[in-house]
Formats: sequence, structure tokens, C-alpha cells
Amino acid sequence: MTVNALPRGFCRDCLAPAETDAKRCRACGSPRVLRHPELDALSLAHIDCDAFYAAVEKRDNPELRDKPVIIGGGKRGVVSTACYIARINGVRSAMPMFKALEACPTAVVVKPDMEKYVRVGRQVRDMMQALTPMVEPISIDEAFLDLAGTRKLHGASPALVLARFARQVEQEVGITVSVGLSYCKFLAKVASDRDKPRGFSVIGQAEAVSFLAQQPVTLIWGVGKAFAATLAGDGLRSIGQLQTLERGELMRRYGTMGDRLYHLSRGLDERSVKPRSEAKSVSSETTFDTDLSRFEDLVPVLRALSERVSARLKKADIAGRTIVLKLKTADFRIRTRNRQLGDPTRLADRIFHTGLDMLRRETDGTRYRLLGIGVSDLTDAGKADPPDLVDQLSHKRALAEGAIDSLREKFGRQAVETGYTFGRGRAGRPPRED
Ligand code: DCP
Ligand code: MG
Repeated sequence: MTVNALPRGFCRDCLAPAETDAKRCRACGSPRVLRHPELDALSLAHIDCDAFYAAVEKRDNPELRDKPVIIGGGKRGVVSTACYIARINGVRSAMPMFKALEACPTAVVVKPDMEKYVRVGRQVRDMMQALTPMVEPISIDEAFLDLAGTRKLHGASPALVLARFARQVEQEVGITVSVGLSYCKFLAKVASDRDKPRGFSVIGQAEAVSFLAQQPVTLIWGVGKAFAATLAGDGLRSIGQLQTLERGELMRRYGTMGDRLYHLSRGLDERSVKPRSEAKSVSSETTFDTDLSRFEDLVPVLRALSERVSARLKKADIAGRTIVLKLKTADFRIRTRNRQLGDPTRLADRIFHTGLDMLRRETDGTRYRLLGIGVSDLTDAGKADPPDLVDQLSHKRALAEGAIDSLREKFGRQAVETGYTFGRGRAGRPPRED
């Protein structure tokens, strides 16, 4: 083989180009050399962190590093995830804890620390977003990236950018990821799963159909246990068997799922990477059964809506600087009023009191059919509601709301009602939220 005919490649450890067919990198001696004929042409990636919760715990407690670690327990008593050492012993996600410990009695069980995992997940996502805005997060530890058209920006192929990224995550975050690189979402996702942990797997156009032919039908999105049993009943176990059937036949048998089977079995997947559009505002509104005009009738509604907006902001861990009040008059005219705060908020109390001020000016006898309150200019919750000196109360309020939130978490929404919503019946339609 001449050097020029060699598939393109590089070392995943030192990123040096692989110019010969040697198994190890000539520059650093690493065996992690990646080669593929389409390496320079592919740009759609799926990245998934390895044994995510367990990896974070091992990072934070080096004593755990070489031990089998299971994350889970708590109320449901199931395994959230297990490190790869525990997996060798048969431990799997969603397994009841007692079974997991039967399989791997020496495992160390660690309770999940969701806040920490969300933080680490976000850190990894921010690093992805530094590569391209075309990032579509799928879950806490995985995302699709479309790196098409970024070669000039990065001065490197998408494949090399991804290898660099994996290395950077290891160095800066202290956990590992697996990368799948292909030309479509379906195969990028399949690829990222093929070589875990610390993997980098490539599925090119040329090999897609023959690769898929060897795989079980369950590899296809949406083919769960039940549907796989149906297919098996029809003699279809491998994707290769699906490839022999025409689209019409598959659709006749399996409806829209048949269409998916047809396309995906042939490696045809047109879905593009859709960057998660950040919410521009969080709001909640309600239309009354009968029009309201009196300030005191509108106040409890405003309070309830403010609490709803606040709960959603807290859940998404975001905050906003501008409070927006919306009113619709009995003759369908919309009035919106805005007020900007000194710093972003996610507290029901601040949302409510700012809204209240604006509402007071609008209650001039006009009859309203709708009231809404929202928060825009959204930011990370980090800078929200500082315990400032100007408004000493805000800190106490924040603490009080924190306490109310945890009571609600324990005993349900109805357990804690503030003065304004207390005793309010079920009048009005359910609030609408955007
Ligand atoms: N998770 C969970 N319960 C499940 C599956 C997953 O709580 N049934 C949590 C724990 C995982 C995280 O979500 O760490 C990410 O899920 P993954 O499916 O990506 O699993 P892992 O990252 O743990 O392992 P892998 O290396 O297979 O990706
Ligand atoms: Mg994962």
C-alpha cells in the first residue's frame, strides 16, 4: 500500500497526523490512532459522557477510582448508573439495587448528587457551544453537534476538532466522553455507543448499509421490546432483513413506523441538528370565566401566576431582569407593561410585587378578561437576587421562599398557600404557559 492510499488519520492522544499504517502513533507511541477513509468529509457528531454520574463521583473521590461504583439508591432503590468496572460484573442502569449488589457485592454505592451532575453537564455543554452554535442537547450528558462549515474557524477537520474536544474534557472537567462521527444523526448516535468508554467511532456513507445489515432491528430508534417481538414474529430480526423490503410493504405492515424502518435501515436520515433555542421569556397567563375589573379580585390571580412563573424559572435554573404584565380588556385589546429590575430575579415575591405596581396603574375600572405575568431578558440564575443592602428584605424573602419550595416539594403544592392565594377557589380556566 502506498502512503497516499492510506486512509486519513491522526492520533487521539497527541493529535499528530498518522502518516504510515503503523499501529501506534509515531509521535507519541499511543495505540489510539484513528483512521477512516471519510474522516475528512464527515461532520455530524454525537457526544455522550461515559458512565456520567459515576465518572463525576470518581473524579471527586480518588479513592473510588479503581473500585466498582454504583450510583443510585434513594426512594426507588434502583441503579442510576454504574462505572465500567461494575458493569463487567453485570450491573446495569435501572437494575434494582439488591440485584446489582448480588452481582457485584464489593461495589461502593453512592447517592446521586443531581445538582453537581447538572453543573458538570452544563460545563461540558458550554465547551461544545464554544465549538459551534449547532449543538442539540439530548440529555444531561449527550448532544448532537453539526460541525459542517467550521473548518476555517478551527483550522482543522471536524474529526480533529472532536478529538481535541474529548481531550479537553478529560483535562479540564476530569471525566471522559465517547464520540460518534457520521453523516446523519441516527448513525452518529449509533457510533458513539460502539466504542465506549473513551471511544471515537466513525461510520461513513460508503459502509452504512453493509454495517447496518449486520445489526439487530432494536438498534433503530423506536424499536423497543414489544415492537421487536412483532417484527420477530414476522421473521425480521436484523436490519439486513428490513433492507430487503420495499417502503410500501413496510408502511402497509407497520404504518408510519414502517416508513422509519425503511429509511433508517438504509442509513437515510434527514433530520438536522436543531440547536435548542433558548427561551426568550417565561410567562403564565389565565383567562377569567367572567371579566374582572377590581384590583382586589386581580391580585390573587397575579400572585398565583407569579408563583407559577417563579417555579418554572427555578426548575430551569434561570432568572430574568424584566417583568412583563399583560392584560386583555373585555373588548380584546391587549395592554402590556414592562419594568426592568436592578438585577435578575426568579423569586415569586419580586415578580409579584413588580407586577402589582404595574397592575395598580391599570385598574381604572376597565374590565379585563385575561391577566398574565412574565419574565424576560433571561440569564443564568447565578447573578439573580443578590442579598443586597438596598433591599434587606429580599434576602429574607428568598430564604422564606426557599423554605416554602421545600415544603411544597415534600407535601405538594396545596400544602403551602400564601396569603394572597389562600382560599381562592378554582375560578378561571387553567393558566396558559409559554
Ligand atoms: N441515568 C439514570 N437512569 C437510567 C439511565 C441513566 O439515572 N436508567 C442517568 C445516569 C447516567 C446518566 O443518566 O450517568 C447518563 O445516561 P447514559 O445512558 O448516557 O449512561 P451513562 O453515561 O452512565 O453510561 P454510558 O457510558 O453508557 O453513556
Ligand atoms: Mg452517557
